[in-house]
Amino acid sequence: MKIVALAGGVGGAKLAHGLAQNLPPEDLTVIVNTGDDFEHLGLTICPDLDTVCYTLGGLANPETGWGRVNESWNTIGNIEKLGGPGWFRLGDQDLATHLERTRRLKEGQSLSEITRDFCNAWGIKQMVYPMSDSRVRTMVDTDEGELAFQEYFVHRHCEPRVKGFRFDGVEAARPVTGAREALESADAVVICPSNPWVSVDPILKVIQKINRPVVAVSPIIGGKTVKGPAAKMYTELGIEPSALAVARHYRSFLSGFVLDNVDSDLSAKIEARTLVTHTLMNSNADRARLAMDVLHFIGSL
Ligand code: FO1
Repeated sequence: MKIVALAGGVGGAKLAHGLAQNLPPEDLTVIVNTGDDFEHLGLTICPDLDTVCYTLGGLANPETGWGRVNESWNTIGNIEKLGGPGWFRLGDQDLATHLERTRRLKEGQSLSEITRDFCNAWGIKQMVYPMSDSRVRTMVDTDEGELAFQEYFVHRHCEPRVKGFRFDGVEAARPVTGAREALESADAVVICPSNPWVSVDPILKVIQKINRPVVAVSPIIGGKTVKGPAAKMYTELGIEPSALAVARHYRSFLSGFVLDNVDSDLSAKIEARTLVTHTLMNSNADRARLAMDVLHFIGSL
């Protein structure tokens, strides 16, 4: 079964890893949000792309979900000592990724080519694509003005009240050829349990139209997010955070929706076919089992 997964950061990476454990590598393509990318310390940082690749490659920090396992922090510590910005924690191993990516981008290579080479180096057999090779930057409109995404998310700990989002550059952005071809030949597209507003919407805006069955997995369980500000964003935008709100977010193109056992009472209100299952991914086994449930569900649609 050929699957295209749309993924943001940590939650998306976990389900992508679960799918990777259940599918032959050539049957899984992951298209990753790059709206969170930013320029910092002179480097191009692609947090979601790196989180997905590190997770698929078994290199991710299991505590944070982002960054590298067995990381050291000498460089960022010394940058701070010199009075430089230390709020975005770049580990020593992780820095190699940003340095080498930035060098190659400056040489004129595309982000998708660089990502493919890095995946080969890390032993990742699945295809991982940035949502576009063009620059898209998520801007968060808040009660304190418009903030660049990482400024809002990491530097300001998601504290400012959200009023809306803008994806700078999205109108001109196109999916890369390989991602478009994978979307055309997929048996289904899986929207991973990533933030609908800032992780999945930018990808959907770049892709524009999906002609294959789409199944989404709710990132909201019992009205809360496992990680990140999705629930807080729903509340601040005047929508009660719930799996139902997520299903409504995607309602115009959804074939199936996966929600957690604790939200089973919402299932009847959802306009797509639903699968109610255990969606928390606390272990590798959880990831693999949820992915298997999702694949069986797709098979039943
Ligand atoms: N998230 C944090 O909350 N604090 C950090 O210092 C931080 C550093 C970081 C470094 C590299 C990387 O690839 C990701 C990093 N993240 C950090 C995570 C990341 O910014 C967010 O989780 C995503 O952008 C949201 O999907």
